Amino acid sequence: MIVASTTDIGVLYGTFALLRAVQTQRPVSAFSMKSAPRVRRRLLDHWDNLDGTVERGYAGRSLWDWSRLPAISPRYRDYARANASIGINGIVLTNVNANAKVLTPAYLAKVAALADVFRPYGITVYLTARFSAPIEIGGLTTADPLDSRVRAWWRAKIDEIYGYVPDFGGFLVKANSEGQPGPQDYHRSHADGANMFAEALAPHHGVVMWRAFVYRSALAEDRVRQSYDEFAPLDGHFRSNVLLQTKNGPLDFQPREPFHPLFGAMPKTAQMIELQITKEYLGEDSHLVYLAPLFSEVLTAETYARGPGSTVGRVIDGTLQGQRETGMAGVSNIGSDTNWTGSEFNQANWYAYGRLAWDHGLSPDSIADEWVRMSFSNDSTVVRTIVHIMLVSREAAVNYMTPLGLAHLMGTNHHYGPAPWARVTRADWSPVYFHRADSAGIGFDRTITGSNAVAQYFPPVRNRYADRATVPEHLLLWFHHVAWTDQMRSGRTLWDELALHYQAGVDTVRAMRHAWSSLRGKIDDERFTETERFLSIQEREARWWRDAVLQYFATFSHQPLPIGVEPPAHSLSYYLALRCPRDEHKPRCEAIP
Ligand code: GCW
Repeated sequence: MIVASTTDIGVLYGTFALLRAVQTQRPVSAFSMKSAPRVRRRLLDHWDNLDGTVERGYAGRSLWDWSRLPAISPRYRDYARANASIGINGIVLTNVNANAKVLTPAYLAKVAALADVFRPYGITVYLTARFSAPIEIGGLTTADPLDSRVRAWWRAKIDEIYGYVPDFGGFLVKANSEGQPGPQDYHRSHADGANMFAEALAPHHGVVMWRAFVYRSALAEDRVRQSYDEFAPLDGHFRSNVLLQTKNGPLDFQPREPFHPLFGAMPKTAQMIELQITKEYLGEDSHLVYLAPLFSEVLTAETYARGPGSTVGRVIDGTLQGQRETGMAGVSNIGSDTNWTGSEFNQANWYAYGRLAWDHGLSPDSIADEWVRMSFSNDSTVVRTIVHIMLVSREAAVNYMTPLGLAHLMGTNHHYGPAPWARVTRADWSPVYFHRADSAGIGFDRTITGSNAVAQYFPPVRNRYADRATVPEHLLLWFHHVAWTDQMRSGRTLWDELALHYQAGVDTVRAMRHAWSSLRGKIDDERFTETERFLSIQEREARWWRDAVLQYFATFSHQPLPIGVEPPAHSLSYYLALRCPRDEHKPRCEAIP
């Protein structure tokens, strides 16, 4: 058996591939494989705060114990090894809602200690840069990116960081988004901001990953248009060591969104995709939702930027438009919990992300098969049963949360549980802003008669989405406002179709639960019982979603439930009363029977 590579780290990856073959019981005697990653920077983005909390983290506290660092916990090494085993080679340690303190010497010494642990595993450390850091920790009165003192401050700061971490990867920046400071505070463009960092990082071979997740007040406009409108005109204005980091869809990590129209629309810009591994809108820790189908759906989506074959994956890996800097980012779901991710099945999403970052063409079922064999058993019944549960789980969640192209019906702060009735001061955080239900129908008109966001896609995609006759039904209400009684392809009315999707979501979770129960005794009790408990929560909450959403929409549609949909267990006022307290980080609306 020979494991060979042109680099040390390649040998490590090769060894992990061999171990994977052994663990999944592939015939090792005939084993021969050759593999290279399709994107260069395969990153995990932690949204970890210096106070130990994790934004949208559901697996305990932050893994980084800043108060004890530079003392090293053995978990850091285990974490690095796990990441290396799936090809991840970069970690952004801190939240994009950034704290400038991480750039001070006391913290840089801690960052350096982590970098030393990660280095042998081929993992580079990156940090988030708070745009206003020159004011907050630098004593300047401005953070204007064209001000020479500001530029000098960042240059010196970056040189200082490289003194601590010689192979530092660079910065990830969230600017002028959701209250974060940025270049527009000084009437400068995103390119001005990004290029300031890029210029200072270039001598050290560092990069800046600049997030495209921006939106202004949405009172008049369509929030999903804004990132494209802001960034597409800047194509060609970014330095070569800037990567524009764009979320998979134009809204915000929903159970389903169309792909982001910026992919393919900026041929002169290196573009990374940002996927969310932590399940902010997908049931957080307790719902079993395997995300590879979601990730793969966007990576294989056809942008038509250069005709057929112009998939998002090929935009990202640089083969479509010739970018040399390439990368993918996954928002981490890892915390201090013993099982790392809050639930056993959330580990599968970490695994799947790494595998797809290595090769975006891998299939969700082959990744699930590998993961189940390595995590549970090679017994064929166990493998078949668990892989099946995983593969149906994402569509189940779409069905019981936001079917047919609906989006953002979740509770307004915590994003957990249904709240289609909710309005908050910031209009574009309100479910009512997104679903637009009225007595005539439901859905957001993004065609020429509405916001025309559909025009941001390349022509064949644009036309397909814009036309009621050709838009895929799973994106229907994303692009169209449709009458409750309009006929769907099935021949049913929209109302009936919607109700049956919600019911299908509940039915699928029931079937998942039933399938899981057949594994008793075939896997260890601890993980069997934990998953059984979570699936019972998931089934209960799928019903909660179905009942609350359908009852609320029935107040507009005045339609009865179709045959096959179970009548809601409670009145609408009951569900309204369950609204989770807005300021509670992670509600558990336990009142549901
Ligand atoms: O929608 C939002 C999340 C925020 C997150 C933001 C972002 C880090 O709810 O928690 O902030 O996306 O991606 O910047």
